[in-house]
Amino acid sequence: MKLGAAESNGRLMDWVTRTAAHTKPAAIHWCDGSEEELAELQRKMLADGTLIPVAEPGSFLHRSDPSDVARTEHLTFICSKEPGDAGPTNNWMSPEDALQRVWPLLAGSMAGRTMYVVPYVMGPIGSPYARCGVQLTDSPYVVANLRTMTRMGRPALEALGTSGDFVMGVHSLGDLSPERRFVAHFPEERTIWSVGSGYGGNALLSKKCHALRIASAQGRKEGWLAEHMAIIGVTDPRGVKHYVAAAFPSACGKTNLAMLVPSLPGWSVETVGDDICWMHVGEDGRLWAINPEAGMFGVAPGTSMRTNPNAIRSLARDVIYTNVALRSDGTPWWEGKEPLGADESLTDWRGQPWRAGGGGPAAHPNSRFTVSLRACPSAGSFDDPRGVPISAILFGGRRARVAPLVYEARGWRHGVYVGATMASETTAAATGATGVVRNDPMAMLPFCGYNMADYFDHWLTVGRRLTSPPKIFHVNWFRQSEAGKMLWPGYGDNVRVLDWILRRVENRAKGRESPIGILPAQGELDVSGLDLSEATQRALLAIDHSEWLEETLRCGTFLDRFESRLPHGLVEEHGRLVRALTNTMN
Ligand code: SAT
Ligand code: MN
Repeated sequence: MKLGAAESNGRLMDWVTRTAAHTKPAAIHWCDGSEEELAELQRKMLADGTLIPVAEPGSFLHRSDPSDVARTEHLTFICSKEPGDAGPTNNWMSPEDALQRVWPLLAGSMAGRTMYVVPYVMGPIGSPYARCGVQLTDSPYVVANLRTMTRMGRPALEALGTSGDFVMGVHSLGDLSPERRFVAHFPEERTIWSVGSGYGGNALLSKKCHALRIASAQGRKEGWLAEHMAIIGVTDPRGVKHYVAAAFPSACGKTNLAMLVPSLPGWSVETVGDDICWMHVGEDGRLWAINPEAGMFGVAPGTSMRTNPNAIRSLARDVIYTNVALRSDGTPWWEGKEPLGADESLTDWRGQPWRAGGGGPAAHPNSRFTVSLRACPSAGSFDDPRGVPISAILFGGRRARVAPLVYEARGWRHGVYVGATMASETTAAATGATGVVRNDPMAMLPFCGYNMADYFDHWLTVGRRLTSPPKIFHVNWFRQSEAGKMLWPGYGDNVRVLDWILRRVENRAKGRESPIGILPAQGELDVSGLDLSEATQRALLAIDHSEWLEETLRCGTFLDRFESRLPHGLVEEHGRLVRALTNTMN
């Protein structure tokens, strides 16, 4: 394509030339984002088997290497000059070591392949909050995904112009070997090097690498927040609308919340974003949020007309599926989508014949769909350059025990403590054991590009600038009975919790005080029409003080890892909670 002003963008041109000299691609292609370009990419990928046709218009399946199906957190590094700037929860590598260990893996890594230059904008084009990036990649699958996930191509190159202010990402599939796989971030240079993986957050550098790790560090310098949050607009039966941002770890229901179809009459939910949220302090003293992305990279398993009808409707056409199964009629399938015919045989995510009961799932548990937000029937406001004002922030995890369905923090500082001490059971979104409870502050544990103690401090600082701060809540849709049964129906019924939250925001619900925060008072949660016994309702909101004390002391051990860098305000909140629990042991 014609490069226009970018031709005289020295930083961009130098870097593309230098990277090509090192990675030695057979050709360089500047992506314009056009339909023709996409059709050509698809044609090539169909020819070499990177894409497999799916019997739905414009949709394809990609099967990734079976050793490359999730983010690899142990191979993800923050390469700040000082180890203390990466902090105890990140893997740190010095920039010099990265130059010796990672850069050589890129030498000649694109030989025989095309290097695609993908300019992209994170956020609505023209928004003061939007930021530019350019990814160099030898994976056409990554290009096709970026085309859906970001505003990429010609408009992005025009937005960038001659500015040197953009995030530089180099990505190469290399030989896909886990031994030679690294995702290295240089927050000080706003640069990313990723080699050896073609999967999701390891390879679509705009997403976790740029919009969270690099952006979180940039946001700290510039006074804003880059968060792992869905953004929704919730309208109640009176027609009053509030925007809510919700941080849950990967594969814990952000996409389902983002597209929630309320079970209560008169309510509606609009989807602004399902994964990432950038928040700025507005001139009005409120917190304003944009979704930097333009598409969704959602978890397929468990997505059905019952659990998330808007997601299913979004998938009618133009979808890139990754690691799902195929039915014999060529349509995609995953666990929980729809029942199979008796004795029906499928092709599993590896391309092998599969039969029900035949061991292992047909779709990989972390299989995904990539689709434009525009395809989502509930999408709204995601293109508004001003963003949306946030009334409530939700922190939440997947907790079988301990955490009640919902509680409210007493104010911003306590809310930051609640976010900093949240924990969740691990999921298939990252390699490693699943179902293990780990602390995952603000759902950012794998995604914070700097020392998390400084990140908590940044949250406290942002809070001091807000004259109308959002209220902060903790939610847990996943609490179970002793017998292991889910206590809460979840999905569309989560609107009942949003109802209480928004009544608290508007001071229309009294709530009741407890050592951990404010809980719904008796009868305040609308459970009309639900088959929930009194005992179940009590169990959902129960707090066992000795169990909580144990949990709090465990969180204390986690916070101790930050040593003297931990903000004093959080130390105070922690002490206050321990005292409150000890004094009221039930
Ligand atoms: O693989 S991704 O990081 O893009 C998805 C996720 O883990 O949240
Ligand atoms: Mn995510």
